Amino acid sequence: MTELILSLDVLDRKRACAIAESCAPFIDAIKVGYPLVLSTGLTIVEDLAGLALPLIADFKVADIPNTNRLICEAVFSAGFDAVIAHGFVGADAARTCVEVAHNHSGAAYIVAEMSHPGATEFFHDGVAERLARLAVACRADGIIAPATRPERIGRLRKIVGNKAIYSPGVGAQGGDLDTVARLVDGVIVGRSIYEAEGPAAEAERFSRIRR
Ligand code: 3DU
Repeated sequence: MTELILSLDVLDRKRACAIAESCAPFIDAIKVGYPLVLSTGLTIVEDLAGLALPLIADFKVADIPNTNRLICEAVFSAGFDAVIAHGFVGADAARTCVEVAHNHSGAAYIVAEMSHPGATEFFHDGVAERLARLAVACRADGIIAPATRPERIGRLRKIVGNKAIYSPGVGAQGGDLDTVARLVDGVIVGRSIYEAEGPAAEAERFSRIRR
């Protein structure tokens, strides 16, 4: 079974909540990032809490260890269940995110490779592999890997073993749902669901990967 994670990059609180509520039966978690939190504030977490779905803070945390700690403390105090952090800042900084997450019984995922075309500029030539190894060394719960490059997911899987791989880039960015679903633990989908005429119907269609 592969999880379906809704990326709720919607700027309006009411619309975000309505979409989340209608999609809830078909998804396993909701990913919230800067677009929504900067629009509504952290109180959006309280609005979504009633759905009883894990909430993932996609803040791609990338600072010095102390600042990472302060950010992650705020994330988990707000009610999030997981955080996404960058690994290129080094093991000490990434490990801080993992430790704060685990202290709150939460999870932390490290970005190994991003999905957009420009990601190849810096994430290739062995960098993603190093970031995946760093995620393992830091005891992260998993990595983020690109649905737009399934062959890369295969290589990163060899490094992280049975740690979770969550993968954005399906649909709007060109990744193929069924190809990627076979390789990862969770597929992250945003625009293909929330911009659809019927987000719930689209989420239900995507939810075939959960069977
Ligand atoms: O392309 P979509 O609309 O399905 O949204 C994908 C989401 O995942 C979006 O929030 C984006 O910021 C995030 N993401 C990536 O797309 C690629 C990454 O490597 C990491 C996060």
